[in-house]
Amino acid sequence: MTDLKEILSNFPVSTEISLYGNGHINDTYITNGSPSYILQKMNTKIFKDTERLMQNVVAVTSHVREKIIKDGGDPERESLTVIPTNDGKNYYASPDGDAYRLYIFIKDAVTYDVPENPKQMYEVGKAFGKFQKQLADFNIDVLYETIPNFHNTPKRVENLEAAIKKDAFGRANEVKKEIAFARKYSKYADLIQNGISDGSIPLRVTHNDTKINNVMLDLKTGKAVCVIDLDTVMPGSLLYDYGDALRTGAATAPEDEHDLSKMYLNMDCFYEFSKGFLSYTKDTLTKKEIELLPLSVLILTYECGIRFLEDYLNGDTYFKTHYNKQNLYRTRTQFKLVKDIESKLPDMQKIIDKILEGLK
Ligand code: ADP
Ligand code: GN1
Ligand code: MG
Repeated sequence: MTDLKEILSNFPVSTEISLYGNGHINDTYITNGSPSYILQKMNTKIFKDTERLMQNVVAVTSHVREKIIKDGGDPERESLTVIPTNDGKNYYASPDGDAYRLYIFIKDAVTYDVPENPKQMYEVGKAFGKFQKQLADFNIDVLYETIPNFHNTPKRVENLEAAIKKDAFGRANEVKKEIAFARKYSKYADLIQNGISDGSIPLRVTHNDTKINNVMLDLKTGKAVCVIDLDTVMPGSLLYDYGDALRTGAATAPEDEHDLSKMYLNMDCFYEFSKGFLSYTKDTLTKKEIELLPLSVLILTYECGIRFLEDYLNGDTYFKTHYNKQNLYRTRTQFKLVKDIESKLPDMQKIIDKILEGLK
């Protein structure tokens, strides 16, 4: 059992500490008292080079910070702030090989796993759009790729096929239906990747994990405050951020909902998010990006579904699970969402055309 007080003594903070948050990757803790801090044990199984990861985080937050100050905002509330260790490092490497970082706790703000109303999605859309814009002049070449091929969907299909072949936990038979679905819908998998390869989709600095619980909203006003969870800020396609945000932001049920009839794409949330996101990004979009906006929601949802399925087949080693078969339930909701999105593609296109027309 890790002694968190002992870990915390390496930072200029000393208080009680308790478990916090709902993420699938890192272990998050909050310190008592005011000001509060977020202590995070980074997942070193997933993030192999925490030194370079933290260099990314510091470089990105410093860049964003300058923009916020220029706009007269509060950088300690509108961006993550890394608190260095007592010896001036941007994270603490413990003797047993773990890696911890400390952030200022953003107070009077909350995150949601599923939106409470469509207007929230306007705020989330603006937050990710603004984040994208703030980093438009950031030098992409200095970013270390924390997880190579993170949103390379065809590669994710290959990984799934490898997991099916290996069937290390004897689960492939149980998930025959899901495997058949994954194979049928793999026809969509390479559309974004092809655009990147042929140059019609530019690489930009993207967040790559635009789940709605990675945006903090003000407790009182409901306005977006800060984009968090910057571990996967890497060169990528804007379509990754757009599609992945709608995967959770326009979903009508939690990721592991058991009753699939509750899971579909809420078109009001789709509209609100798109309006917010495009208000910041419309001027930079290429023709191909615009064309693929609706399909990107399907592709990113499909990708997440096959990642959950792959993890289930591999014995649940990547995503945190809290009960048996949770990754299988997550797979099913994503696949249900994919089907629903497919039936709504023409309507999604009409909504985007209308928004872009209105923003001219
Ligand atoms: P994970 O990678 O595991 O998803 P996150 O960085 O997203 O980890 O953190 C998990 C949760 O902790 C977030 O959804 C948010 O609610 C909370 N959190 C993280 N950082 C902060 C912060 N600086 N201030 C307030 N809450 C935070
Ligand atoms: C993970 O860290 P968190 O919970 O925000 C994952 C995302 C998935 C998401 C699915 C680094 O996000 O890619 O879309 O779970 N992050 C990483 O809920 O793999
Ligand atoms: Mg998170």
